[in-house]
Amino acid sequence: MFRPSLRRVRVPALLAALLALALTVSPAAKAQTFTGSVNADTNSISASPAGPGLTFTPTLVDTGLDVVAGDRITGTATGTWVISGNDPITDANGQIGRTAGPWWVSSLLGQISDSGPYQYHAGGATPEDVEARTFFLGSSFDLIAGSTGRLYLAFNDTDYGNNEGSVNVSLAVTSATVPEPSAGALALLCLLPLLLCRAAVRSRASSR
Ligand SMILES: [Ca+2]
Repeated sequence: MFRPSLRRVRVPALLAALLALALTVSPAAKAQTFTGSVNADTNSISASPAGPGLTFTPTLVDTGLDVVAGDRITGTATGTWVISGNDPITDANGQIGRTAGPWWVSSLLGQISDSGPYQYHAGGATPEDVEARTFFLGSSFDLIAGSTGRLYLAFNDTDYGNNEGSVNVSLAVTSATVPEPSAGALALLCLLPLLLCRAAVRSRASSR
């Protein structure tokens, strides 16, 4: 009975099959993207009014992106804004050296929450509720998500109704999960024994 020997397998054919497998088993990770505006007044992290007569309550920007802890978040924010008429206008990095909560005043913040957005002075949220989910982004950012949930954006201030300006944000969330083998890779895995067998047969025949 004929039994193909691996020693007779044509090495180039085997290497080509393995190379094709390597190329198809590791597709590039896909990114979710968001582009939109964050307004200093309507997207303030604080729902405390700066004065009477305000007819709206701010809320955070819902990016529509659900992130998983370990995902990479990258992006930029362009534009300027200010927390009141008596304060300096800044970009999304805010007033460096002056804080509101743990972050610079007038800075762009991100928040990851699996139970809706959290703001100071809104919905019974405590400062700890807000700060456990929120982080600094600024005008250019590249960070790893520390938790899982919906990604929100906000302007950092202590009150709303006297703020002006907005920034345009463009960001991407890249998954940290290991991609599954593609259909092509799985098909090649199934064909590999057949390819090895055929190569061995041909090698044996040519050596006679
Ligand atoms: Ca303000």
